[in-house]
Amino acid sequence: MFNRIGKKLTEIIQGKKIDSDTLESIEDSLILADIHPLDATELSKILSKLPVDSDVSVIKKTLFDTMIPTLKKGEKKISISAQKPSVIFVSGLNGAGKTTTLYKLASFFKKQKLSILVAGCDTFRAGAVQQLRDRMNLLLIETIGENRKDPASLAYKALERAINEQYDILLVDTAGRLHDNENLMAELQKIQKTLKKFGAQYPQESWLVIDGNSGQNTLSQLEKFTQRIELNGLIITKLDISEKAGFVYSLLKRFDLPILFQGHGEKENDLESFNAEDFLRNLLDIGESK
Ligand SMILES: Nc1nc2c(ncn2[C@@H]2O[C@H](COP(=O)(O)OP(=O)(O)O)[C@@H](O)[C@H]2O)c(=O)[nH]1
Ligand SMILES: [Mg+2]
Repeated sequence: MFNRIGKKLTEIIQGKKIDSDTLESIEDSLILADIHPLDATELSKILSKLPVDSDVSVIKKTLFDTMIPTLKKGEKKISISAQKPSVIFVSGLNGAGKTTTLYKLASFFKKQKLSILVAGCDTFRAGAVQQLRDRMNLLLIETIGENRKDPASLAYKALERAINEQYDILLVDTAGRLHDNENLMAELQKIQKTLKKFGAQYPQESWLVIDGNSGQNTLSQLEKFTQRIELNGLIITKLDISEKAGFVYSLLKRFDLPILFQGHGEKENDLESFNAEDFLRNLLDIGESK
């Protein structure tokens, strides 16, 4: 779990005065949890104004109150456009959790009785389309896609069908390539451009899937993606195993994008909407009554 900061703070502060040494240790623990160093310094400055005999609960409450407005900015309930089909396009680095997240999303929408078609546009990695299809088969949802086919023409075919057959939702999976970003970006651009042949509104949703373990790297990753493709939301995965979730605070300070969902496991139902308060309580290890 990602409550490392909270546990660490308790260790650091127990019985100690909030002097410059303690503040330095606090700042280090924030950086260790992948809060950006500049943000950690800023938070530590705020803590330095507290009385020196403040206990850990005061420290945590001060951090909570300071950080919560930024995290709240990231909250947004998903609303699917009335116009059919809604195209949801996901992108992100290799292994971020795109395919798993699409499976969870498909299940989420299916429970709302929405009809779903899936385009497997990760035709690059051998077995990727099959991995997606196997998952969607469990939900009795059809996946269009074939290994080594051109992803943009696959996306075209899928959207054409989704329009003709009046599907509510088209989910588009894409390839992630860690060492080959330029190609990936060009390919993502091409798929988005191809979808727009059916209307400028497509894809209505374009979400970057971010591995909750990727920490500070996410900031530069996000910068690259926003420069090249249209994005209107984020999904953070693997929060069940991340110890670096502090980056979410730094990310929301710098980017004006909502977090539509968070993933906390590999199973169908391990997906929930992002709740700033729960997130921060978990990060700082604060119980219900803060
Ligand atoms: N613990 C955990 N594992 C996840 C989560 N989401 C995805 N994974 C795992 O991360 C790995 C990569 O996921 P995948 O969906 O194939 O990533 P993709 O390359 O972006 O499509 C797989 O082993 C998934 O089971 C999550 O929320 N929690
Ligand atoms: Mg995949």
